[in-house]
Amino acid sequence: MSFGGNLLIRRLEGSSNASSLKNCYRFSQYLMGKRALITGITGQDGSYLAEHLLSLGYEVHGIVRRVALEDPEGRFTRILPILDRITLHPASLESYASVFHIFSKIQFDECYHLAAQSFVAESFADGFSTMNININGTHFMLAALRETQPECRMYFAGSSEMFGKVEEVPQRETTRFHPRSPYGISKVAGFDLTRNYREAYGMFCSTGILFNHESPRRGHEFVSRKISRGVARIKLGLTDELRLGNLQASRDWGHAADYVKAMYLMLQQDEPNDYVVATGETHTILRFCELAFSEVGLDYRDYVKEDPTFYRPAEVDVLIGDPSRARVELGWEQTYSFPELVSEMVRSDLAAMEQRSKYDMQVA
Ligand code: NAP
Ligand code: F7E
Repeated sequence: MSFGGNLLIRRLEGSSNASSLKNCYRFSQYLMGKRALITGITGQDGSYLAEHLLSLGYEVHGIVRRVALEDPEGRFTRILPILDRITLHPASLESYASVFHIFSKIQFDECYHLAAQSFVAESFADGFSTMNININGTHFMLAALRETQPECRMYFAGSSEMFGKVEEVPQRETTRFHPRSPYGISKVAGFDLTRNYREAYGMFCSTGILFNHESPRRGHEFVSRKISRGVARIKLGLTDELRLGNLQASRDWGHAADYVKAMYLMLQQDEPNDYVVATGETHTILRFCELAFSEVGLDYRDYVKEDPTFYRPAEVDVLIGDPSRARVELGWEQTYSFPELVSEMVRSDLAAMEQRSKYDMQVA
């Protein structure tokens, strides 16, 4: 059915009459069930969320950068299996006009705003572009929604990085923010913007304060994936060391497939609110290494080297969340344990690399 919807949308996009287009969308929406827009659909969370919403019968749309459309094999790796079931719109988070253009054409029930410069270390290297994308991008989304369809529900991807130098353990929705990076600061601004649109204009806007969540789809630069790929490379004899930064930092790590379900649940409530999503457990980077290496029968002490090159100018030492509100009000539960998460990531990277080396040997 959503494929039919996509065909309809493509046909209507040629039309110049915006209001008849909007009415047609409303009619197709009535026939087809809910329609959602995801920014950041090519990222880790966006891909899992798109799959989850499709499984619930949603018509799923995504915003992507125009350059990504020119390189689908390279830029759409996480959404390749669902490409024929979603509709993608080129837009830039740096341009209000491009975001407004989409909202003025298509009516959505729910909007999940996930796009961001999400790598904390990069935010120290280029704080200006992180602020620009993360703060202005969020403001553009909120302003365009208010202007065109204030009844559309919006989710904002907040982060445990907002707690930074933590003022309370564990961190909950009422814990004061003390961000420690340009990224954390940009997320606090996004959180305040989201709450302000809720309070000032009565819009249904909720923020998920999500603690670290990983998966085999995690970006390579994040420590969990750097470790799982490093372990696979060492196991296959491609390298003999893994250089990491602060090994004593501690994170509350969950699985992305579990966390996107909390995003969805937040937008199904009677009232908008903000929710911490976490496991309530914290583990050091060293413990992640220990489990990851032992998954393939190796001892991390033989391979891991601490390298100050990867230290950050200001570190968030320990994060541990209290997800009680999400559990009670949303009925949200995690399904993956920490050892299961680590094991899945290592096994996935090892299998992919083994397959690639077999292919290379056949080609050679
Ligand atoms: P991710 O894998 O890094 O994905 C980020 C997405 O944002 C990608 O689709 C990327 O598109 C898009 N994007 C980045 N800059 C953009 C720009 N200038 N214009 C348009 N799109 C842009 O991040 P994630 O792990 O899925 O996280 C999703 C959201 O949750 C982010 O806002 C992140 O800050 C937040 N968050 C993540 C975690 C976590 O542990 N994963 C925890 C708390 C909060 P391209 O593919 O074109 O680069
Ligand atoms: O670092 C330490 C590093 O880059 C985790 C993003 O999704 O979660 C993520 O941010 C910890 C830090 O994630 C290396 O110093 C040690 O203490 O995997 P990370 P992050 O900074 O926690 C939050 C919730 C978000 O919202 C963000 O978008 O690991 N660490 N050695 C290292 N980190 C990296 N990247 N590389 C290392 O070699």
